[in-house]
Amino acid sequence: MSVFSAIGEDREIDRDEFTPGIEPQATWCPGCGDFGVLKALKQAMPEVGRTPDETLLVTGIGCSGKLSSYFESYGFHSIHGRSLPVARAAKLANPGLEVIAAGGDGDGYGIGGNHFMHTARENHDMTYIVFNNEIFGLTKGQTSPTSPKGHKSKTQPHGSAKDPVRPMSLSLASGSSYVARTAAVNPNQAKEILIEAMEHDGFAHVDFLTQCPTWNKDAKQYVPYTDVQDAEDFDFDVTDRREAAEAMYDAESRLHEGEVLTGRFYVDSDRPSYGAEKRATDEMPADPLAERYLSEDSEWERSADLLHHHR
Ligand SMILES: Cc1ncc(C[n+]2csc(CCOP(=O)(O)OP(=O)(O)O)c2C)c(N)n1
Ligand code: SF4
Ligand SMILES: [Mg+2]
Repeated sequence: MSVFSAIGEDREIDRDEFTPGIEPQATWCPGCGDFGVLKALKQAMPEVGRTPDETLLVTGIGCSGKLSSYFESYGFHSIHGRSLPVARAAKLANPGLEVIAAGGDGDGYGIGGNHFMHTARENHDMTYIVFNNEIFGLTKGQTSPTSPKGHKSKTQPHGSAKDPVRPMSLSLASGSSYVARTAAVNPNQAKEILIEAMEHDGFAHVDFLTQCPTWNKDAKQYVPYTDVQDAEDFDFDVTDRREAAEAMYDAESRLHEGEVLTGRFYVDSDRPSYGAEKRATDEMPADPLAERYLSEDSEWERSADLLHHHR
């Protein structure tokens, strides 16, 4: 039986399957928003219909990066800012996998910003969750790319002089085909957004507002949110690029004025993913490359064998 036979299994899935058998004690601080991401993700999985065996969670480095330790699935705790290249390779080698990449605002919008831009542009089919707590949590509260202007920290004691990154606007301009914002204080919406993002065929980016009570008590992540899909004065078409861009810009500006707007901001269901494009032009086989690699019958040359030839 193939190691890939779990994919496509048709049975009831329970959220508890995503809790590791020997449950590690989460080292997140009490009240940390990261617990909300874990909970929403566990609740979303059964509705997406994926088992732990069909799922890969790749994380970066940070408090957020620990997510893969507390979630039962295939996991890869990668290096700082590099979750996306790992996730892309895995998805291309084994397209049947549900691939989720996750990391912090420093990880994804700072050191990994280049990978974010190009993974979005290429529309790789995966879900990318960015825990946005507007600081570097793990390394004790330094200013991050999403810290608001004037934010004081140990690295910017007189207040940050920089304008923050606009994550959703950057995402849209780079080419993401699904862009949403949700918040850990809003677990029901978060679950729905994660389901949509996983079911979306293409690069789905979720800017997930997470509170850090230890290093960023002043952040707006605690403020009650407004859902843009329900807000009366916020009427726009999520499939229209220009309208989405305007709505995002507005939401990003209002965040630091104390108003938290969440929901889906952009959805393009027509654009084929990178993998689909490659398969359509016969540049990639329909069967998983990873399966060939593990097969003893495959005549595919392994790079390690090539290395021996050239010695
Ligand atoms: C190449 C590299 N540079 C710096 C670090 C140190 N470092 C670890 S986590 C981190 C930032 C974490 O912030 P963020 O990505 O926002 O995650 P959070 O802890 O807030 O969830 C930094 C700078 C590292 N591990 N590797
Ligand atoms: S330092 Fe902040 S982000 Fe990290 S676990 Fe504690 S509360 Fe969460
Ligand atoms: Mg952070």
